[in-house]
Amino acid sequence: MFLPKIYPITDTRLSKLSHAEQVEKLVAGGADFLQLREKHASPKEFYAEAEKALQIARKQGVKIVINDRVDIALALKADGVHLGQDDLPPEAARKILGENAIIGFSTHSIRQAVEAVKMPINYLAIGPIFATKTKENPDEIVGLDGLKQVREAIGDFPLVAIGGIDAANLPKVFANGADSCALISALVSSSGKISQMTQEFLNLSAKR
Ligand code: 3NM
Repeated sequence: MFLPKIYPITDTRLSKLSHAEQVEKLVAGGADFLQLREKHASPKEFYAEAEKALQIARKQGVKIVINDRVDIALALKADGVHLGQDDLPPEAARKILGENAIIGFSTHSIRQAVEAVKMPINYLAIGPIFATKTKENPDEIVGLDGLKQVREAIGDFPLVAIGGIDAANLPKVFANGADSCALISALVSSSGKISQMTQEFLNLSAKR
């Protein structure tokens, strides 16, 4: 399984830090696979920021996936891309980025998850598992039961759970079938504590 148990995602508004600053702190806390997510900056700004973040990550042997932007992932030779239901289809991203790119795909229902495993992707994400304030217009909550049903429907396909995951509910998320938990607010909402929180979540997940 190439997926780490803890999959941090950056957020400049919540953290009040640049992507590069967040990556530095997340990596210091032990993260080795993360996603840069930018919903507000211009492509030009995101490109420049992602370039700096990738430089830091490469020095440390850490993998970085770019949210939504296949063009930025290609231009910067990032490790891959994470796509939503309304982004470029995974088939097209695979043609552009090649066989070795990591392609992740967001799903929000059992039906979407079952469709996703037929696509040329390396993992799928299901969410939101719980209520979240981090995503604008989130889909309907999937819940732990929904997560379990997705796991049953997709067999051993790599599965990331996302949305409202915290230290209290993390054990249940793993118990209901997630290979990995993607976290935003739980890790980056307190800028001074990002490394410490990352370490704590890695310790917590190692017990699962
Ligand atoms: N995608 P937090 S939920 C980015 O349902 C994102 O696909 C979701 O942030 C989905 O860990 C979500 O702070 C937000 O809840 C995750």
